[in-house]
Amino acid sequence: MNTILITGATSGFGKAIAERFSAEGWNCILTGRRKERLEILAAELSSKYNVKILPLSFDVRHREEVVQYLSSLPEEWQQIDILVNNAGLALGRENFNDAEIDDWDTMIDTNIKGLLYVSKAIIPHFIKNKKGHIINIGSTAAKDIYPGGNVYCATKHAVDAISQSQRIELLADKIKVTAIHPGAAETEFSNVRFKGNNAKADAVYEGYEPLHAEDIANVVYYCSTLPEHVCINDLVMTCTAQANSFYTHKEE
Ligand code: NDP
Ligand code: 8X3
Repeated sequence: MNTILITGATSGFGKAIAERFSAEGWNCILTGRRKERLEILAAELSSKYNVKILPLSFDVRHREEVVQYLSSLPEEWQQIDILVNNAGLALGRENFNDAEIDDWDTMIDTNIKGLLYVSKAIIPHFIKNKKGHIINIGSTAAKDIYPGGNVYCATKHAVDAISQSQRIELLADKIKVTAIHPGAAETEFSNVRFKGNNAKADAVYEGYEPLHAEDIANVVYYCSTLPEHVCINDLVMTCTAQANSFYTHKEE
């Protein structure tokens, strides 16, 4: 049976990816800070799809926690086939001068350092198993910079750069590295970004049909199930109404 590790599985893309892979019979290691949500999801998926789910509740920003949870995985969970580095967030959409430095720290610590810590803990298993696939969730913000996107865009550009370097440096170990860069998708992302201002969050998705978390899950599944000699390296996906970070066609 195959095993996938998904960070940020309590909501949005991570949760949908967990559902998609469980439905296909994959065992899942699911992570996130919200322990109760994680445990409810684990119980639901294991009973619905008859797969094993290991919920691990920790904060990817805390290096010691990442090491504690991922470096001492039970033997039966050490054969991981795929790591999805998905946990991440945006905080605020103010111009550089008005943005909160604490928000910058949180985004850098989560989106960049968290991804690095988790990768560093899992890659040795891939090297030992002579097989593995890292899927990093970037963003269209990894490709363009938009006003008010400053540090969020910088963190996603970093995800793009890290994905490229992982791909080069893990080539000899036969480890696939795929970066998936979605455009606007309606999840809890904007509720988090606008700090609970749900009207502002909802307005982001008015006038067009954005991506749904399941769309990203389907693409992750597609990239994961290609023949061994095929790797999607870099994939930008948006809803049909969106061209890039700047152009979205909204109906009145
Ligand atoms: P959600 O807010 O719905 O989900 C984010 C997930 O990340 C949650 O499960 C959350 O879990 C987890 N997470 C956040 N911070 C931490 C942390 N410090 N430690 C552990 N887990 C954490 O957003 P999305 O599903 O939309 O976002 C998933 C990824 O996709 C992010 O990297 C985001 O930047 C990216 N993305 C989102 C797009 C969108 O428009 N929605 C578009 C392009 C990329 P918990 O709070 O329980 O810890
Ligand atoms: C999330 C999409 O457009 O808010 O990464 O940057 S966007």
